Amino acid sequence: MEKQISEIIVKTYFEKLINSIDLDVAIVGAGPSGLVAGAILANNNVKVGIFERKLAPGGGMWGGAMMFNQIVVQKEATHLLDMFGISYKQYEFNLYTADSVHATSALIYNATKNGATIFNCFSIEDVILKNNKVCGIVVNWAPVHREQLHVDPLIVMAKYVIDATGHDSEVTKVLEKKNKVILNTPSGKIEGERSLSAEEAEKTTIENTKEIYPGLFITGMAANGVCGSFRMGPIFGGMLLSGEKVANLILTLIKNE
Ligand code: 48F
Repeated sequence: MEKQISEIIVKTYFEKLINSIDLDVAIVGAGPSGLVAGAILANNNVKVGIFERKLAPGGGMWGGAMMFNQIVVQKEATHLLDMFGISYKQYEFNLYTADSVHATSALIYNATKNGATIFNCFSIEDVILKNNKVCGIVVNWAPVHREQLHVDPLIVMAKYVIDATGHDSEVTKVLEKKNKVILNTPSGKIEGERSLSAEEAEKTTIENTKEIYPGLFITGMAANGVCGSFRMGPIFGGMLLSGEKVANLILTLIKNE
C-alpha cells in the first residue's frame, strides 16, 4: 500500500500540473480578489490556475483586522457573499459583517469546486513577455526563493495573467523593473500605494481594476498600489467586487476571441 500512496500522489499531482502549463488565465495570489476572479472565471468554463506562495490560500482575509477574525463588507458586495454561500449579518444601514475564517474558506471552496486549480507553495518570479504582451508566468517553488537557492524556474503559459498579489503588486513590479514598458497609469509607471482612506480606496479599487499592460490585469489591493490610490483596512467589499470586475473584463475578451 505504501508504494501506491506515493504513486497516486505523484501521478495525480503531475497530471494537474501538466494540465495547467497552458492556461486561459493564470492568477497570481490567492487572496480574496484572486479567489473571486478564479471562482467566476472557472464557473464560465475558463481554464484557470491560481498560484499562491503560501501553504494556505486566502491571503489577508483569514485574520480580519489585527487578528480579530471578523470582516466588514458593504451592501454593494453582498450579492457576492450570497453567490458563494457566505453567511453574514447586517450591522448598520450599509455595513455587514462575516466571520473571516468562514468567508475565506468559502471563497477557496467555491474557486476549487468551480474548477480553478490552486497551486500553493508556488512563487511567481517573472512574466513571459513576447511581442509586447504578457503571455505567461515564471514559477518556482516558494521554498527555493525562501532558501535563496539558485534553481531555475518553470514556465506557465496563459492568454491572460492577473496580478492579485495584494499590497506588493509583485507581478506588475517585476514587469516594470525588468522591461522599459509603459503601464496604463497616469505616469506610465507604478504610482505606489497611499495611506488609509477607506471610502475612497474602496471606490478606486474597482475603478483601478483593469488591463495595466497588454495581457496583464490588476485586481484587489494590487490595483490601488499600482495606480496610486489609498489602502482601506479590513473592509473587503472592494476586494470582492474587484475580483468580479476583472473576471468579467476577461470573460468579455474571451467571448470576443
Ligand atoms: O494580500 P491579499 O489578501 O490580496 P488582495 O486580494 O486582498 C487584500 C486584502 O487581504 C487586504 C486589504 C483589504 O482590506 O487591504 O490586504 O488584494 O493576497 C495576496 C496573495 O498573493 C500572494 C500572497 O501570499 C497572498 O496570499 N502572493 C504575493 N506575491 C506572490 C504571491 C508571488 N510573487 N507569487 C505567488 N503568490
